[in-house]
Amino acid sequence: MSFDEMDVDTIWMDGEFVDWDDAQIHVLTHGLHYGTGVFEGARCYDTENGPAIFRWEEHLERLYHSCKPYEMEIDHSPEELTEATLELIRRQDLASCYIRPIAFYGYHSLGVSPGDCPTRTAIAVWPWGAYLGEEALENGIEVMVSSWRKHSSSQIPTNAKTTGLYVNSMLAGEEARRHGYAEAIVLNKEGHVAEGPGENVFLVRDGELYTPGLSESILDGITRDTVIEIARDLGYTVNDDVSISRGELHTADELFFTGSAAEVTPIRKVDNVVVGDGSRGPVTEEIQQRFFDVVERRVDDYEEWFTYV
Ligand code: PPE
Repeated sequence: MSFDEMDVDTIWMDGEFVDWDDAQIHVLTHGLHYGTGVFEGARCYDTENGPAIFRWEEHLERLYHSCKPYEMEIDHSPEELTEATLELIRRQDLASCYIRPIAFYGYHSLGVSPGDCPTRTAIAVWPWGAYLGEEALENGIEVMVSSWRKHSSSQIPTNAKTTGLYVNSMLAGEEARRHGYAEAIVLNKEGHVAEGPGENVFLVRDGELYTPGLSESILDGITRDTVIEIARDLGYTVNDDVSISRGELHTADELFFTGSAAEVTPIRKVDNVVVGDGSRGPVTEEIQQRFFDVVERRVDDYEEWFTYV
């Protein structure tokens, strides 16, 4: 759905609430030329106790951490960004939405060195349904292993959510879609499974869960962390520090993606090879159900994960 069709009108930019159409930047903005921005993606859910942002504190912390390798300083405190976000949701009367904070080197001079370019900061919120489609959550998606490899963490910090990183995600995702798949899985430089273009990946084998370790050049996903915790609380063994080979994707009992946008999305085929019985598997279904029960607060646990609007 395009922004034009959405009922949203306000963006927070550098300390002010501005009209949606006025949230503009100069074409010689450093971040546009060199990908020098960091961002977040979080969701506010319509919970039993009213709208609440899921794991906002962790998203904010990751935003500030992402700045570090780039020596970028956000001129606003975490409290100010929180207040701005809550106010955006209230003003636009949204029960649930996606939240996109971004900070980037702005307009002053060009050349790779950001020099005196100011750090600009903005937050937008908008309604965003199921990332890969409602049907995907139920029936799963078909993915292909991309011919593009992911940046190694020795080439670009993969644990920082940097705008520039996402050209690799775009290449992989569009390659997959050109071939008729919904999404890609990207291998790292060593040839191990890393993650999706905008998702972490989990594998189920003999009733246990496996997901690539943090040293596999992946983003330290907050949904990944959530799934690890809720799966362990359900009694599952979760192996979260492993290397996974491409072949293991094909022989897995079940596979699924996690992400703030993607939530918990089953994968039913990889490279045209049927995974398990080719539908959402029982473990995936249980974890997905639990995930939605948790984020919509149909269970009492995990209160500390919510920031109420
Ligand atoms: N890996 C990558 C590369 C990634 O971009 C995301 C989130 C994840 C893993 C999962 O992380 P987390 O959201 O903390 O569980 N991708 C964001 C951007 C998606 C987009 O299309 O834009 C997101 O899910 O918000």
